[in-house]
Formats: sequence, C-alpha cells, structure tokens
Amino acid sequence: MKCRVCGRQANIRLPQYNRALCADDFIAFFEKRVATTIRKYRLIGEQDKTLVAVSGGKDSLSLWNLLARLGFPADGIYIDLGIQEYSRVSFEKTKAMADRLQRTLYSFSLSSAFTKGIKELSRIMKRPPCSLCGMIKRYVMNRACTEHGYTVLATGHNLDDEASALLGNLLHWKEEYLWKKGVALDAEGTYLAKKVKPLFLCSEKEAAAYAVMSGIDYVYEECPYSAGAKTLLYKGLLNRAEEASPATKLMFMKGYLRRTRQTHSGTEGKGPKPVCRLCGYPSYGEQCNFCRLMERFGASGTLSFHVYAQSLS
Ligand code: Q46
Ligand code: ZN
Repeated sequence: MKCRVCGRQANIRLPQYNRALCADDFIAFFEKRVATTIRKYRLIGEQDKTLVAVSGGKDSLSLWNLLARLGFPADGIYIDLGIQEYSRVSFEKTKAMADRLQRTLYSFSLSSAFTKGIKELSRIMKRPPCSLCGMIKRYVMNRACTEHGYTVLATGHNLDDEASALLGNLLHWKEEYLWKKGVALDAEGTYLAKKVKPLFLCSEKEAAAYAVMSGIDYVYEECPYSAGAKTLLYKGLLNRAEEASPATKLMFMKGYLRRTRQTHSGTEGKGPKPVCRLCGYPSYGEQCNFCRLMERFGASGTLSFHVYAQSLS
C-alpha cells in the first residue's frame, strides 16, 4: 500500500476518501481538513481568543496541538473529576501538552470545590454521573471563558460522537435536541461564549492516528463512566454501515449540517433568557443547577481556577 501523495509506504488507509497516506502526508491532510472546517463554518476568527476543553484524551489533545499549528494558538481548561488514577493520569498528559505548546492551562477540581469527586456527588445528588458531569463542565467551561476574556470555547467532539448522538436522537425522535447538534453555537450576550467543534467531520480513528503520528501522549483508558450501552450500540451500527459503504458517517453529518443551515437558522429561542439570581448566568429556574450544587456543599459563589505553571522546555 503506497502513499497517494509521495509514493512511500503508507501508514493509514482512508477508504472514506479513497486513499492511503504516509504519516507526514496524513498529518498535512488532517490539518488541512480541520482548517477548511474552521474557515467554512467560521468557527474561529483572527480576533478570537480561544480556550480548548482538554480531557487528556486523543481528541482534545490533538485539537489543542493542531489549533496551534494552524495559527490559532489556544489556552486549555481541564476539569478534574476526582476519579483517582484516571484523573491523575489525564491531568499529567494535559500538562505535558501545555508544556509542549507553552500555553496556559486552567484547571478546576471538583474535590477542591465540593470536597467530593464525581462519583460521590452523583450518589448524593441522585443524578447519573454523566448528567451531573455534563452540567458542571458546561457551566465551568463557559464561566472560564467569560471570566478570562475568551471568545470561543473549542471542544474535541468528533464525527463518531456526533453521528451516534444524532442517530440516537433520530431513532427516539428527540425533536427538542434534533437540530441542536451543529458545528458551532453562537455566543449569546456576554454570558454564553461561542462553542465550536473543529473535529466535527473527523472520525475517531483519524483523531487517534493524528495523535499517534504527531507524538502526542494521550490517556488510552476511557472515563469509567463513558459511553453508555446505547452510544456503543449506535457507534457499532454506524461502523458496520461505514465498512460496507465508506463515507457513510461523513455523508450523514454533512447532510445534517446542510439541512440545519437551510431550515434551522439558529434564531429559534433567541431573546432574553431568565438568569440565576445568584450568579447571573442563564438558568431555567430562579437558581441555576450549578449554584444549587455550590450551596448544597457549602462552596462559595466564586469559582477558583488553578493555573498550571508550565515547565520551560
Ligand atoms: S467525563 Fe463526565 Fe464523560 Fe466521564 S463522567 Fe460521563 S460525561 S463519561 S465525556
Ligand atoms: Zn447560578
């Protein structure tokens, strides 16, 4: 198998693009595709100040690295969920990337803020770990952006994540979520930062290959609460469809993006939103879920972020 660009031995087969590539040409190909997504969907502009949500996994570390290479240097934010060894190793890998890029890394620790990790919090609050974790991450990351002057929050969601979530929403006709899975979510006022997913059209396999070929050391284990049975089922179904007919996932999500742009301009539901009486951030009730959690555990209303001091290489 030869590289389609240089003719040397290929390192990766990409049937969805009908080509095989060597490591160098794959890195160039992958970065070019992400750059095209950023430009086409106007994810990040020259004036933007970007914060990347980093978990220590292949997707977010690849994203952080490639944004720097594409000329969009970004800082990172890591949320320490207090899952013992998993959180410790993930944070180490994230700090190593901050060192490599010489960028600021903020972190927020659940154990410091609430004296408990996600497992205990979930038990006490009687809420599934992932639902609680999602709420905390959305809130903390958004606040990190608005309090530290970042205009864009970039996350490492990839094609497989997005396609499986969309398939799940379609199979169960969850119409309230169906058209909310775009590649970007615009900022709202000064309280909600713009959110973007530059890897939206890149598969899990491509993100892992990019990380390995770029010498990025990422955490191989998944979060112990990751991927419920249904997500795995949908990813498996889509992978079978992909094997039989390459580019199925890409066509599925490209078609989705075309339709959201044509029929759902993203203006629905805009307008003033109720805000939390304690923190002033958007909330469905008088008090937002995050402030309720803070109150429940006697935490103060200010969020303290730890800033990692990089070691100079
Ligand atoms: S980190 Fe959090 Fe995920 Fe772990 S607890 Fe669930 S939501 S699985 S992306
Ligand atoms: Zn609040």
